[in-house]
Amino acid sequence: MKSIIFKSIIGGSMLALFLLSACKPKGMQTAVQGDAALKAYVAPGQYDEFYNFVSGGFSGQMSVYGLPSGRLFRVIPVFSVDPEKGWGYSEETKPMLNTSHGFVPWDDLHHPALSTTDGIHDGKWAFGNANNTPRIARIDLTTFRTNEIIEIPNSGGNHSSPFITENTEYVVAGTRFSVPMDGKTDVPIESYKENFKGTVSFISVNKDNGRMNIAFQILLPGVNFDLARAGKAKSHGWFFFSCYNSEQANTLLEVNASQKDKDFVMAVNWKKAEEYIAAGKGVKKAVRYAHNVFDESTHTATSEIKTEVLVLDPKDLPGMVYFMPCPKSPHGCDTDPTGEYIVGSGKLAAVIPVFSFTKILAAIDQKNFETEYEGIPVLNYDAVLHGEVTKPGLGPLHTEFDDNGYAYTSFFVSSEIVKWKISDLTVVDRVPTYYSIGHLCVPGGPTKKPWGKYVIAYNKITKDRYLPTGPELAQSAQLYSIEGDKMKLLLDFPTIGEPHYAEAIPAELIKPKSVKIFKLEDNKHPYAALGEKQARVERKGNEVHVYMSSIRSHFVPDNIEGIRMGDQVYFHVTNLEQDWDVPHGFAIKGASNSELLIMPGETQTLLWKPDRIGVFPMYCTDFCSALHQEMQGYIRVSPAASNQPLTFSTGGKKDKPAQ
Ligand SMILES: [Cu+2]
Repeated sequence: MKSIIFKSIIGGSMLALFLLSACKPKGMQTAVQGDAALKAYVAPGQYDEFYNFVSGGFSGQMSVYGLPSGRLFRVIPVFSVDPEKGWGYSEETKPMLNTSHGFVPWDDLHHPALSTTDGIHDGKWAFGNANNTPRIARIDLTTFRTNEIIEIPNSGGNHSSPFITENTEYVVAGTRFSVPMDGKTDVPIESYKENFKGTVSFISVNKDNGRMNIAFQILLPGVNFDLARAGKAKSHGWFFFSCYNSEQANTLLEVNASQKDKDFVMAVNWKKAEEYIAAGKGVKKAVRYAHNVFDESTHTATSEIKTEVLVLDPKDLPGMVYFMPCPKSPHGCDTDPTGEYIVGSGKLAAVIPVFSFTKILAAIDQKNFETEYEGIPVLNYDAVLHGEVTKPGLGPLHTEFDDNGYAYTSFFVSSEIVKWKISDLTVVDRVPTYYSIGHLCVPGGPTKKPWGKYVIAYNKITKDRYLPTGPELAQSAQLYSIEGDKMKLLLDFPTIGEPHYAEAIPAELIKPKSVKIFKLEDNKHPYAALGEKQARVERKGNEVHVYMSSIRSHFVPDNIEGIRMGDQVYFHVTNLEQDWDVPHGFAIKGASNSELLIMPGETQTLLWKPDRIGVFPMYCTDFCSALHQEMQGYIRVSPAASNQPLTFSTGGKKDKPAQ
């Protein structure tokens, strides 16, 4: 009965959609078939099959959606402050956004990358890049929180990142903007060709705790690095980067970086780089960058400024770096699940070149070089080519793979996904996207084991798809089934910021490991109140430390007097709950930062500098019980010269003098 009602509702709405779309211009039809909604439907109480980690682009965050439903589960704060979670506002999280430029509360996150073991998603960590002030973040997938951020020196517009090797040995970060370095910073911009250099950075990842460290950088000609993929299986030990602006222009790149028919895909033998480092061939250079780590036992981040980085120069270290010509202004650079094929996607190219790793090794062996580029050998294009996909579409950007030998390439200009066969390079299917697709994602698509099932388009423009919301519309993702011979559109869903790129992973690889509470007995926060009896207020000069506890439905203490103008008041709030999904919030009237959001068993700190004399309410911001609204208190602020004693109390308890 239920399913009959459901089907008739779906049938009715489909009919309405077809009627509505009938008079729209070509290209705006929904193009879905009758069973599409059922295939994307996840019934209430049912779980989705995949987690989809989607970049928030210019929001600086990463968001987590369910697939196939498209339901938004979480926005993970990464590079931007987030008042919803107090990220970047609490004293414990502020150090996470520290950089060599100081506190930078925003960035532009483009590419999520999920950790792999033996080239297969392992569900441990997600990495994300900050384009603007170059940084790489690591998110722990047990807590869905950012646990580490490392700044990248000698870099600008950190676009070509984070891409990871087969066992997450390294995360790489390539610079989009080449920059002057080595202290030669104040140079004329028109001296680009002589003074500007590129770098790619290899960041090691500790396989047990995920801790990152910039292992080395490779010094490169002043081009723009765009994307990258690690080799895998037979090409493990190599990394491939796309680059444009081999013209080395510094103005009007839309014209001046489109002069040459071919730019490059760069192949880096990182095992060779490791050999050179072991042989002492790296040079330590003076730099400044921040390394920020969140400690889950103290619930607190620390930030350290580091001052040197190991640099390798391929001009002096042969056999480590090669260029391959790639038409034209390449964006995507993707390796197939076997590791044999490297797909370049020239956004101005009429073909998709597919390189063969076997042929690359042979060409290197035979020194089959066309030329060299600033001391780096350029391999002969025809010698390394597996072949070209001809007439694929307009504006190829990015390719991912399924588990049946097919590739899926996004086409920005012709707004479509094109499916082609890797072995014979024939196009077998194409579907329109609405509109202007950038990256796409197949669950497991960048790994050795694509999970297949869906391809998701991440689009830049949404006009005509949703109810209008003024001049700006939500950006959008679209879910297509790839289970049959023909791709089928199943669902549109709006996204946060720019859904630049995404990865998807089976829910079963993450869900069983999800943290539900932080155990109070493991709470090593120096200002924790691990029970109501430990709650207290202490003055140290003009600093007042409130050791506060919260549990449904009250704070201890909830009345505080004797705060004076000029005091800096630290509210260290410990959430005593040991129950899943019961955070408490904490906010004070007039506070110039944000709320706190404190997970069960956790301690977080709000710094408040009262700006006037009076009595100020504070309350819990996260609905926690029937008496949530009663979860409140008062703080009295007296003049600086007042001798009002510092006292605190809760309920009928008599005021205790503070220590
Ligand atoms: Cu509450």
